[in-house]
Amino acid sequence: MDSPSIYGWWLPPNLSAHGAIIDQLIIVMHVFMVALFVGWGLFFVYCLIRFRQRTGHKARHDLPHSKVPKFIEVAVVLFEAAILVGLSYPAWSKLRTAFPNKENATNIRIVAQQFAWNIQYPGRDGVFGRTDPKMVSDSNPIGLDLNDPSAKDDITTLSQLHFPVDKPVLAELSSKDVIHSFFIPVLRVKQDAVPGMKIPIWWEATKTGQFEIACAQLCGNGHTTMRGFVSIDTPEEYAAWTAEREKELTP
Ligand SMILES: [Cu+2]
Repeated sequence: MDSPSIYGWWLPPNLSAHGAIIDQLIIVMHVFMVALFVGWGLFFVYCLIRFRQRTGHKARHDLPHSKVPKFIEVAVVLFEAAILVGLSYPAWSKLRTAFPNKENATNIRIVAQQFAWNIQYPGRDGVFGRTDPKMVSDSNPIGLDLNDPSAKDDITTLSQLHFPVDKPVLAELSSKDVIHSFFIPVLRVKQDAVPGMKIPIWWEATKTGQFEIACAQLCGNGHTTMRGFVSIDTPEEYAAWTAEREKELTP
């Protein structure tokens, strides 16, 4: 799939195992809001005409209140509560509490900066190397401590995110400078990256392809250029890509 052509007037294609509940929530909320907007708009126009000023017409304040608006208000509140309890909470709990097991997931660290995404993989030992802000330089943007044995096999990339399809990805998101927002539309993943915080996120892709990461939080002059590249690989492609990156590591 070529990325520019997949974004039409409706939601982008959903390639995420959890995307259906997000899409359902978005659609229900929008249909509900349109219904409210049109309904109250029509009621407003009705009132403007029905109670307009006319000669010989006097305002009366002694009529009993109609029960209809009260009934609509209660119905709206109940419907909102139903969306919250029936759709929002289950989606939120799935995404924020039901994290995949570390052992069964592709583990990644993502460090945002103005205006790029630094990606770190733990390498063959499965352990992320130590990072130290004092070691940050142009050639070492995340400050990886190469004296740490577990850092030697770590793969780091600039804005190139690879992971295999049909396997959960567990990512730890942080930022070096200001607040950014990590956004992969086709995966229905969006999370702020906040300096000083390590925020876990996860997803599972259901199809392969090349897509983009966008920054969804205005973060400075280069915000619009803060894009990254996502490659959802077959397990074989991912193994081949990892092997290529391992060759580039300094022995
Ligand atoms: Cu940004």
